[in-house]
This record gives sequence, C-alpha cells and structure tokens, in this order.
Amino acid sequence: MAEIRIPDIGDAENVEVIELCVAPGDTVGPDDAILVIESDKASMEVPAGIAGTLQELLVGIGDPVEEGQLIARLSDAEQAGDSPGEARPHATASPQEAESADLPGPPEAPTANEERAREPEPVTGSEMVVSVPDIGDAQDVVVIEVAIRPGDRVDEDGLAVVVESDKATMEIPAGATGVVTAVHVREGDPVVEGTRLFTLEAAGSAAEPARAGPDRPARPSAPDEPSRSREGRKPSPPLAPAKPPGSEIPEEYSPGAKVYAGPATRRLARELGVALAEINGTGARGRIVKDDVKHFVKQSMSSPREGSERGPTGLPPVPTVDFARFGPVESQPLTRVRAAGARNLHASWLNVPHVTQHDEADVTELESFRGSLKTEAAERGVNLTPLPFIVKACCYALKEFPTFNASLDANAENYVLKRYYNIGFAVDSDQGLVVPVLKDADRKGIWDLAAEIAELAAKVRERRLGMDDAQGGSFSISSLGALGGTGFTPIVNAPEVAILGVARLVTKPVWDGSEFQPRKILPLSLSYDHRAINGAEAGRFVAHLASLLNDIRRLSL
Ligand code: CAO
Repeated sequence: MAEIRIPDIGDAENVEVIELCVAPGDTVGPDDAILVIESDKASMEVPAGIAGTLQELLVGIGDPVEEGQLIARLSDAEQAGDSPGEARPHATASPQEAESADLPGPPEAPTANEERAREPEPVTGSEMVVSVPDIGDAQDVVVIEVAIRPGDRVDEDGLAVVVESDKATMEIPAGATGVVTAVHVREGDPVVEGTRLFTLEAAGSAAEPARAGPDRPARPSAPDEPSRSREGRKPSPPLAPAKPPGSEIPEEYSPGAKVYAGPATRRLARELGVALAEINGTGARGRIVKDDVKHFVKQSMSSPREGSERGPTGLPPVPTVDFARFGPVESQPLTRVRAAGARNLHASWLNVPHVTQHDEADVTELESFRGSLKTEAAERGVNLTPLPFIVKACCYALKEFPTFNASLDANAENYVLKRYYNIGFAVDSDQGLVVPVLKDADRKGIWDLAAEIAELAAKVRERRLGMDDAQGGSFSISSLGALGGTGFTPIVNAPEVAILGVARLVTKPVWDGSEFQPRKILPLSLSYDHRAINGAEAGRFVAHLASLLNDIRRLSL
C-alpha cells in the first residue's frame, strides 16, 4: 500500500482541500491529480506520483492540510523512481512555484515572480510591455485566456492574460493602470518566459509610471488587505495618481474574476467546448469544479435553453400533456423492433428532403398472366402475388436509372452507385415493421422471388430473421396493396435514396380512344431523396416502371 502525502508547500498558510479529483476504486497514473489544494493565494493539484488504485481518501473538501500530511492510500501501486509510495509533486506543485505558475502567492509579500508579472517593461514614455514572468520549469505553457483587447482600460490588478501548463494556471495581471495599446498573443499560443503578452499606456504621468520599479521593494500588505484570489479580485491601492472619475474598470473587463477554476477543470471545459464564464461554481468560495462542468453539459444536452422554443434536437418541442387528466390511460412500451424502426424513420425524415411521385401502372395483362399461373403456383407451393413481378420490374428500372440504386456519400457530394440489386421489402409483423432484403434480385426468376418473399416474411413473423437477411439493401418496396388504400408516402429507407410504395390495384374504366375499357390499375408512389434525384428523373423512373408492368414481356428483353 503506497501513501500519498501533501508535498512541500513552502510557507503557505491556511491551505485547504478545494476539489477531489478521484474517488476510491479509481485507477490513477503518476500524473493524475488526486485533489486540489488552495491557500489564500495559490491553488495546486496534488498528483498521485505513482500509478495504482486509490484505496482510501483521507481528506474531504474544506479540510485544512499541511505539508507531509497523509491524504490517500494506493493499492497495486507501481514503485516510481526514488520516491516510492510518496506523492511526486509536479514541477509547479510547490506553492512557491505555484505562485509563479498558478494562482497568486501569499498576501503579505508578492514573490519576485509575481512582481515580475506586475512589472511591465517600459518601452517609451509611459508605454510598457508585459511579458510572461518566470514560470519555473513548467513545460508546454499556452495562453488559455486573453481578457483584454486593444483600447481596454485596465487597472493594475485587473486580469489580463491566463497561461496554463499541463498542471498549473497562472493569471497575469495588467501590472499597471492604463489603456491596452496592443495584445501580442492569442488563445492557444505557446509561450515561454519572456514572451511579450501586451503593451499598455500607463495612466498618470510618464514621470511616474504606474508600476513597481525594479528597485521598488516588495509591497507589504496589511493583514486585512483584500485578497487577490479570483473571486475576490479587488483593486489594489493606487500606485499611480488617483484615477480620474469614470475610469473605474467595470467588472466585465475582468472576465477572470468570473472564472475561478483550477487547471483540470479548465482543461475539461476546453475539451467539452464549455465557456466557464457561463457556469456557477459550487466549490469553496464559488470555485468551479469538474462536476459543475459535467452538470452544465448534462443540463444543456437534456433541457431546452431557457427562453428557447427549441427542444434538445433543435426542433420546436411537442407539448408534454398529462393525458390522465382527461381519462384513464395506460403506458405500453414500444417493442424493440418498433422503437428501432422509429429511430430510423425519424432520422430519415429529418435528414432526407422527401418528395413523392405518384403514378399508375396498367397491370391488366400482368394480372391475367399471374392468374394463368395459379395452378402451377399451387403445385409449387407458392402464392404468386404481384410483388415478385414488381421486384423484377424495379430491378430493370434501376439498371436504366442507376442513381436510384445509390446512396449519397457523407458530404452529399458524390453518388455511391451500387452495382448490385438488393431489394428490401417492408414486412408488417406484430413486433413492428421489418425490411428483409432479397439479395441479387435481378438474377432471380419470378418463382424464386415469390418463394424467397414468402420465406423471408415468415422468418420475420416467426422472429427467425438473421442479421444478414436485413442488410445490404439498395432499394426498397413497401407494398400495402393487400390492405387497401389509393396511395401513400413511404419514407425513404436512408441511406438508400428511393422507395416504391404500392397501393391496392383496382379495376378502373380507362378510355381507349373509342370506349371505356375495364383495366386493372396499380397505384405506385415513389418517395425519393431530392438531393440525389430530381423531379423529372423521378417522373421518368416511375413512368418507365409502369411501362414494364404494363407489358411484362419487356422484362425478358
Ligand atoms: N393490390 C391488390 N391485391 C394485392 C396487392 C395489390 N397491390 N398486393 C398483393 N395483393 C393480394 C395478393 O395477391 C394476395 O391475394 P391472393 O392470395 O388472392 O393472390 C393478398 O393480397 C395477400 O398478399 P400478401 O400480403 O400475402 O403477399 P404480398 O406478396 O403481396 O406481400 C408482404 C408480402 C410481406 C410484403 C406483405 O404481407 C406485407 O407485410 N405488407 C405490409 C407492408 C407494410 O406494412 N408496408 C408499410 C410500410 S410503411 O412504409
């Protein structure tokens, strides 16, 4: 069992635990933070120092801690370097370093580094450049916040830039009261000690620039001087002449004052694309902790934004009604098949711009031919319905119109033309709608298609359908003919681009030029993805399909 203790925290006082980063049972690596501690000026993450499984955590949020105090035990710990079983503080983990590379230092005496951060280097007259101060041996330091813009009025202690290493965050204040004339870095820029951050024109006179001079002694502060911690950022006693009326820096010029969070929380927020300024911190003194970020994300995902008329999908929400107010109700879950179908249909309806083309096929001859095969069909044990003929005709039409046997690629910039003709057909079952697929339907004869349709439909209804039976479709048919109806709008089985709906065939009087003839008319409804297919193409496709069904001898050509 390895022990993790509070590392060297120098002479920092009133240090307490402000965030727990792990829980017992968690597996940690040497660099993973166990908890975050904070003095009145600095915060720092205490890393595990070795890899292992957290067995127990001996402190809680708000507990005071001191150097050497046992805070956690690890089991299965791998011995690390020459400090087995003891926390290996990160490069910036001692408070003296944290002062320079994290939040500020003790109130009484700003450290040399802090002074350097405050001490802009003069350029001309009262213009001065503020650079990155001593950041110790911190690596991979980047700018994570630029709180100023050229033209902004700032005060000495107002937050200007925040930089962050992999473990620590450091706020760099303006360093002098004045107006920002140039900002030399952007968020994400890598920086090292001495990198120029911004230039400002100090207020007051050039003769007495508003900054601490190199020979200026560390400014002692009274015990009750306001802390510079983020939530309590207060203007320092003026070093320069009193500000003219109206030059007070409004709160919004110090966004850092609203963002009080440690490095791990900032990193998480950046990874999730969350603006910390929008989050209310629940940690000590309003500090934003990781759980606040996660909670914020969860809330944003699951609830419509306040005042928004959009639901979580970005669509106007459907009202939620307590139907029980109007009469007895019963809740019944959708079957798994129906729920899955609902998701697919919804996705298709939302993603595919649908248009439906209606037409009719005169299937009088087809029906007469089908009738003539009844005896043979019975001998073969097959119920020969119009569907296999429709499947066959579709394969012919798809070969003439390849963009109907296609999908669009992810960017909807290219067709993926399929050189196979796998026809899906909707089967109604007590579990819901299922679409098995007739593979290579173009190479199969009418008898084989009829037998396979019956077999697949039986598999669906008896819940024997295999995964492979319902995959690989290139075009679909939804035949409601047996049930009735004069036409409907099927939903494209995306990522396919077209689906044929078939309604009930009826005998209609059709004018042949001299008299009305009774003809068997089959209504066809082709829904298509208007991104892939235009209306004229759809019109030609359905007309061609109808002509094939009008005269099925053409299927043999
Ligand atoms: N017009 C008139 N009669 C039709 C017809 C049509 N368009 N299509 C089929 N029929 C007849 C058949 O000929 C059969 O009668 P006979 O036995 O006298 O010949 C009878 O209706 C029943 O046919 P069937 O439904 O058993 O067979 P099928 O090959 O036509 O269809 C299947 C098979 C599995 C597609 C069908 O049973 C089914 O489940 N359809 C529902 C599809 C669905 O729910 N679609 C909606 C999806 S939402 O887009």
